[in-house]
Amino acid sequence: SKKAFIFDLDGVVVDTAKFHFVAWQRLAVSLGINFTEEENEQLKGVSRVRSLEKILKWGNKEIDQKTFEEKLIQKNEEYLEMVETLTQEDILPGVHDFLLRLRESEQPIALGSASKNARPILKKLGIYDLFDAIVDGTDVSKAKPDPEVFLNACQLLNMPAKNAVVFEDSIAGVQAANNAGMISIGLGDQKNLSEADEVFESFLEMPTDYQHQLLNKTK
Ligand code: G16
Ligand code: MG
Repeated sequence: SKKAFIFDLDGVVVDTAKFHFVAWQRLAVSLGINFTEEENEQLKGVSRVRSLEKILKWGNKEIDQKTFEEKLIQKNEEYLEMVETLTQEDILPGVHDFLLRLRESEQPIALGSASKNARPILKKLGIYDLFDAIVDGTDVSKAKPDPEVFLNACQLLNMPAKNAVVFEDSIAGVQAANNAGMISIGLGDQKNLSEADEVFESFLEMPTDYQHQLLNKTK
């Protein structure tokens, strides 16, 4: 049977999460705010604007609208500089093979990302054409944990939500998949992603028979 396979980008397909962390940390330091890795965890899957709002709240800091916008532009420029260094080698372990296997068995594949930089990143990685549909931060208005991004992806693939499998590295993203009534598979740390239906450290740890089972599984 057919499933909709929906991939998050940052932290699932490619480790740009580390670039976001560096760029946010620089921004926080420039505002005299202490920014921890635990806090960064809560920014995964969260939009750019919302992320800065959270950092300011944690740092108990207020800035005017103009500074807010300037900081975001600067953050994104620094982020994009790091993105420039990406090559196909930066695709996370096991992802490329898994995508190729899905294509071979003609399974519909989508990207569901909060990032406004998703399309250029996929092109840079040379895997843009493996996706049948792309929904990113330029397409949606409601951020994860709202299910909008994944529901839109399903709609584009012409598949019902209950037949969708979502791969996510973020808490907000796992919640978005659950809120959409989709199977949620966490990639990363079990203790962060305990709300997911299943968690694997990476695609390499996902057993082949589990991949086959996925094709017949519904939530
Ligand atoms: C990603 C990251 C977030 C980032 C957001 C917006 O989402 O996880 O940390 O803040 O996109 O990215 P940008 O600044 O490029 O628009 P996802 O959903 O791909 O994990
Ligand atoms: Mg992510």
